[in-house]
Amino acid sequence: MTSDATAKSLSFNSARFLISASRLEECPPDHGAEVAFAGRSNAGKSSAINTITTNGKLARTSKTPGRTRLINFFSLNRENCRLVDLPGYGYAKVSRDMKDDWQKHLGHYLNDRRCLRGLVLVMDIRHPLTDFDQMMVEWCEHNNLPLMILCTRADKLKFGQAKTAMMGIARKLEDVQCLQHLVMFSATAKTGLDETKDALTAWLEEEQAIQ
Ligand SMILES: Nc1nc2c(ncn2[C@@H]2O[C@H](COP(=O)(O)OP(=O)(O)OP(=O)(O)O)[C@@H](O)[C@H]2O)c(=O)[nH]1
Ligand SMILES: [Mg+2]
Repeated sequence: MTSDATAKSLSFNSARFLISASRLEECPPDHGAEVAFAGRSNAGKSSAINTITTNGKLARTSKTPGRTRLINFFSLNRENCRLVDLPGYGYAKVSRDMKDDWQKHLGHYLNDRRCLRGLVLVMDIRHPLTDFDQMMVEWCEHNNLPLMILCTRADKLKFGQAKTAMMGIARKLEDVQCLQHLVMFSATAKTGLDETKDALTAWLEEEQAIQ
């Protein structure tokens, strides 16, 4: 571990909005370590980031799907450590051109971003593993990128139902090698928060240690 890494412990409360990018060239320099949050539109990506950072106003959330149209970067209290809120995929109510444009930029980010250390896939525990989710899982598997899945809105189910849903999801993913964490999550009830933060810290610090 570098002296810088030992000097300051990583704090998610320290997160600050850094920049919004609509294309790869606008992203911050590709140095350090980033973890990106992906998922279908309205899945709860921005809400998860706000809960993790204990800052309800950090990433904009909305009841209207498609709120996050840009790649939003948040800096942490460690140089070149960032959380990234990706635009939701599968949002139907935009023009075909705009949709193609997003998916192209999202694709560029995912394929080209060298500092990407892991992907957090956010999905509704009641509607898990959509075609898009499965595509993301396969993409991580193909690219050997560590994956964490947050099964969010667990507060919408009784605990027993949520447990059963988690077991079903785990069964479907049992052959996925890149899946490091499968977490029952709720942004409102803060379910799974500690496990999520521990996993993010490990991913972000691991890379700092290598540099
Ligand atoms: N009950 C409950 N509601 C949630 C939870 N997470 C998100 N929501 C709600 O779901 C809606 C969408 O959440 P967002 O965080 O904006 O979703 P997003 O994935 O960022 O959406 P886009 O930016 O449009 O892709 C908001 O009304 C949130 O308040 C959760 O864990 N529990
Ligand atoms: Mg959002």
